[in-house]
Amino acid sequence: TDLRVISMIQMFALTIALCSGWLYSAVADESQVFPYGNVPDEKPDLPLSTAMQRVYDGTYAGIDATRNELFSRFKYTPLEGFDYHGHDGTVSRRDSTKVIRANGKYYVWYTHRQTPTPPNYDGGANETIPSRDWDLSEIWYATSDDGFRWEEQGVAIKRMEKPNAGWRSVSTPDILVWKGKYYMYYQAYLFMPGSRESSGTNGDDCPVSASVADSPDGPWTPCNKIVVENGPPGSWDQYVIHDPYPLVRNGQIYLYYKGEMGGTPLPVRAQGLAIADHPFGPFKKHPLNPVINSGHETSLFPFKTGVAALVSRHGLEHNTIQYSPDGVNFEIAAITGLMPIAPGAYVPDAFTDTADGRGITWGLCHFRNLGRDEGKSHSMLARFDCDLSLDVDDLEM
Ligand code: AAL
Repeated sequence: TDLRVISMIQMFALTIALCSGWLYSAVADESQVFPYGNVPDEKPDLPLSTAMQRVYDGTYAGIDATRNELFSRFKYTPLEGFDYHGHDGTVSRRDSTKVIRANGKYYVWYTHRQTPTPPNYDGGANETIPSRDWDLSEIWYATSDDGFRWEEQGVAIKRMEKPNAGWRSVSTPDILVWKGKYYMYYQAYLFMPGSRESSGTNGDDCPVSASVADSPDGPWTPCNKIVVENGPPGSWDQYVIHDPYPLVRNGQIYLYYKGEMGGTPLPVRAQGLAIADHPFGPFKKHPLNPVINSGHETSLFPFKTGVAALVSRHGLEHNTIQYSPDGVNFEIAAITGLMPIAPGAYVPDAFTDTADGRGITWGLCHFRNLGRDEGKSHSMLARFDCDLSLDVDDLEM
């Protein structure tokens, strides 16, 4: 009997040992895949799902992992120095340019709307009541020592004299520094935004015009002509040339912009490229346009020998950061989220015609539709920080 009891105890102990060993190895196997939540360098000798297989193959979502230096998250900080009149909707700041450095300070320009009432989106707009947040606007500018505290300097570019393009509103600017002069590109409205029903793009139709100055503080002289024309009838950019965004590349001005094709339920938006030898044109649209099939506001920067783009908000490839070796043929390099809206980054090598682009770490963007439900729609500028620079390894996020 004693022997039988002993062998039963032994069997029991053996079973416990085997089970706990099995349990232990199961736990150990799992931890081989994600020890402390990290993916180990070595592929574990275990069956893997196709999703985990991609992790070890270095092809997340089919993306070459060697390009993951173009992955970043984004951090946001409110700015100091801007008055929004208690956020009553009569003052708006949005769609900032790239940030540049001049005279020992940072400079930025943006759409500034100050109107007696907030925008009326329901057909009640007129000569003084804006139809959109960017209607009846001017281009204003601000300077800063640190990118957080800004001093608003006032108007840079006013609305044009009627009937010149930009008489109704000038908005959504971007800056080019070229041969010692400063050039500002902007949406130049010939119609009240939203007033043309034919377009299928909510009527936000406009071309692009430009102004020049010897100093970032102005005075700015408008060229009073259209520098990037709408496309011919039926083309992808026939109604809208938005978000002009110049870079210098191959000794020329590469101006990216957003076009819209109309369509339901949402208009299809894409980004094109127009190239010129002189800032006032003629700009020749690239024969492969559109060059980016998604996105909203343009935001690009020289990266290594090519160009990188933040592609956000619209289209099948929204929430991606893309790379193009030639500035024309873009591929997805990284997938991300919570991207800045209408980003204008500090791009120190935007105009140096570099073949060794260094990337970006911060810029300004906007938060939009604030107070819209209470009829006080407006936008405000904010700062974003990111880690898309080859010179900065570990920004604290
Ligand atoms: C944006 C930009 C353009 C549009 C409107 C103001 O953020 O794409 O500028 O016209 O919205």
